[in-house]
Amino acid sequence: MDRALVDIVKREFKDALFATLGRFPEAATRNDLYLALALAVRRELLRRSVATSETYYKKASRTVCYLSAEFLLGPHLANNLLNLGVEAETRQAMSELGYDLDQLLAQEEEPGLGNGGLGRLAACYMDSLATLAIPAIGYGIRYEYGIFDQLIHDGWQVEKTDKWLALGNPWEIARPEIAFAVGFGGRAQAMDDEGRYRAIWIPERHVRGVAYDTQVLGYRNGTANLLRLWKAEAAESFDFAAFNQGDYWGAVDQKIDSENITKVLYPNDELVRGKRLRLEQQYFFVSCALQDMIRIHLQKGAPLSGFHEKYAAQLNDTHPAVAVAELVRLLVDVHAMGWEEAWDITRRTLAYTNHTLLPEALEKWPVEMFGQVLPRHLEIVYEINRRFLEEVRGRYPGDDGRVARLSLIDEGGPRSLRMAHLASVGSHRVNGVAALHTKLLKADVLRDFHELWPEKLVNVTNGVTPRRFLALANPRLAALVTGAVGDAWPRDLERLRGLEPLAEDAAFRAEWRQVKRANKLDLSGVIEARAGVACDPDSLFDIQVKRIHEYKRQHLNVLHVVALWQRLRREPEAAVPPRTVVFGGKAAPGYRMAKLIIKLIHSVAEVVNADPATRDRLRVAFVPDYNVTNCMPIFPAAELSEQISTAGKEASGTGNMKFAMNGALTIGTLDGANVEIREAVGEDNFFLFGLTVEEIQALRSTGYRPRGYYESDPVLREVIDAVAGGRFARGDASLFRPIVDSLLGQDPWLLLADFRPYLECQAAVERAYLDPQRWTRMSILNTARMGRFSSDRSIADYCREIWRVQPVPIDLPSRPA
Ligand code: F58
Repeated sequence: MDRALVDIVKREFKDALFATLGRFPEAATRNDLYLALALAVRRELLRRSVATSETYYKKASRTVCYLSAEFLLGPHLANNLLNLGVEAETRQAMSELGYDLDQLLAQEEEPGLGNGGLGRLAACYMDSLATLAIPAIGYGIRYEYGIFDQLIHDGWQVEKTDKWLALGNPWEIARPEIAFAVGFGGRAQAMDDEGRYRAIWIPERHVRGVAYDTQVLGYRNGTANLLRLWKAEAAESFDFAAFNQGDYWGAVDQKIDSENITKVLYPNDELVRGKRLRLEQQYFFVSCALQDMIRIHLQKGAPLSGFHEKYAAQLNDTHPAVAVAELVRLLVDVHAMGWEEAWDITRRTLAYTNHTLLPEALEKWPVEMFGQVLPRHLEIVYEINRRFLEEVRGRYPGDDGRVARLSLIDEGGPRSLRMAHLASVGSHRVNGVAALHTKLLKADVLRDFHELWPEKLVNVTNGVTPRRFLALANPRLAALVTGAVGDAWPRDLERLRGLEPLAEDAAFRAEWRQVKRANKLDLSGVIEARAGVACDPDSLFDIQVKRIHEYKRQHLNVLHVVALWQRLRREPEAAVPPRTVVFGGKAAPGYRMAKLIIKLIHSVAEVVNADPATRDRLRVAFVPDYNVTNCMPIFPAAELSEQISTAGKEASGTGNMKFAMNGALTIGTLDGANVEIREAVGEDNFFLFGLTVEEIQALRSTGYRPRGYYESDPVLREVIDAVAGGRFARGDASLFRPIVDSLLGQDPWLLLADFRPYLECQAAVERAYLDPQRWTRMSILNTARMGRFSSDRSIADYCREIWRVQPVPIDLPSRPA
């Protein structure tokens, strides 16, 4: 323990409590104490931030700009203490002052500025960029309300607004002097600038984007990168013209209108269609980001002709894809560059990550609306498209079908702008997020692009940060691992490989089991408190946590639960290990089927948990409000990780990685990154089931008939009949009708086809679990072989293959006296 550091923490804590918050200890609330500690820690972040900016400024190396509409960060305080390596000293300092660090940590409201995997990936990537000492800025939106909080009333999801800023956010610093005007609407006016293609845009209104900065620390290094989120404000706090004419309310209205842009995160995890405000959000943050990048560049006295040498901008899905048109506009219209050069710079700067294969999730904007919000951008898009299609026609003369398929504009039905096409044309690299996903992009969604530019489409398999999801979430396992392989693994996850031989060491296996058992005990407490379900810590912890979606097939899991329950009632003597099946996840507020699946889980849980014949052998719990905070005790306690999406639908998945890193075995389909996880951990250490992408294609082409499975499989029939007959709905046979009808009708996600293989695979899980030595071996090998799923590896791939950037290490600043 570093005694001097304990004293510094105490001093800075007291100083923040008094000088910044204006409180004295006796009157301080727990939130005051949390804020004071956060502010004390922030001083350390800021010292690193200053050193970091100074070094970046001097070295002038290429900077990664990660453009993302979502950053799902999770609580800062514990993570910052971990990365700084000062947890023990801070705990000591608080305890000497009479406070409990854990209580202060629990006080933090997490910034839920994302929906799920995509937003969390952006947060993991910020963590890895800083840890790898890569100059980087994350650009996004400072939503006043993040993803809603999920309450459960009588088994139904109820949404509550997330007022995460209500008690103050000590991690952000407003930069009112860094602000940009962003235009909307109006019209574009052609300009004859000596034969150059240029125009002026006369927007109908302007909104001001103000920067809010949060420091993102690297793990135990000197780097503190910037996450810069934009808040919308009225361009003038009052419209003075309106005010002077006596239109006070009109002026205030305009202020409210402007601020609406960053008011709330859209809570849909796959689909947001045709919402004007959503388009405004996207353009708003992209314009602020690009204006900021240009400002920084010009401030250094560098010419815009070298912009792409200084910046690599990554588009996290198509939400920031309007950057293609905006960068061209800024260069051509505002900075008077010629089209050819501007276009070249744009493409060399931008790269695009695709996160979905679901056709309904590919963003499209009605051309009419796009033109109303961004008239000048629509012209630019048309010009990009004209030139692009000319190239296509040159390459494939007479192939009009191909031209129509590639066009940025979808002409079938009301004309719409295909954002994935805009992003692909405007980028020098496009990537998928897992090997299978990239392969399917090449074969399907982006096939024509792949044929046109075979070099452009590359794979970068997702990863997750081992700092938050292993070191912080699972301190017991982290300590055991460190004892075995040393303490370098948090920044070099391949070191976990050193655990492999220990899988054969009985004493180590016993320790491994003790850790899991303690983690399960912890989670049992959480489940009891939050779901009201008591569970047996010696049962198999079988967990599925993720957004609720039909393609993710939580209902397949439920069907298995029902089948297991019916079997346990029928065969009380069966050699089946006791099991606790845990669910968690939010449903998009307007997604009725997903909400009904949540209700089904609760209804099945109610019946199963109350059944004296089975209650010692099967429990079901739904943990409400799954988010970054609440996931922390879940991954470490999991033994079986459910990754059961329909093959070809989950682009990658990242929860699958968090589970396996923490020693859970996966039951899963050949989908997304499951394929690579299975390859890495070994076929024998992974429970595989289900149709492959090819088999699904074949099945569909010969005509898929779900009823056939229902009719020929007595177990499936009994399960469906129980659900359809109201067995879990207090006799109300209509409640779950939509689910039953979907399954027996089209069954678009092929649950019935995969039901029997899933059941058999679950039986294999049971057999393996009955042999604890075998199970533990498999568990150790899972953790040992997950090194490649660190987000550090993903970021290293991006740096090499896409961004062409190098680390710029920062010297640790010296400690204050
Ligand atoms: C997810 N997408 C993928 N989208 O579904 C998942 O397979 C992948 O692992 C992850 O991205 C990271 O690559 C996802 O989370 C969203 O949440 C969007 C939010 C905004 C609206 C559209 C979907």
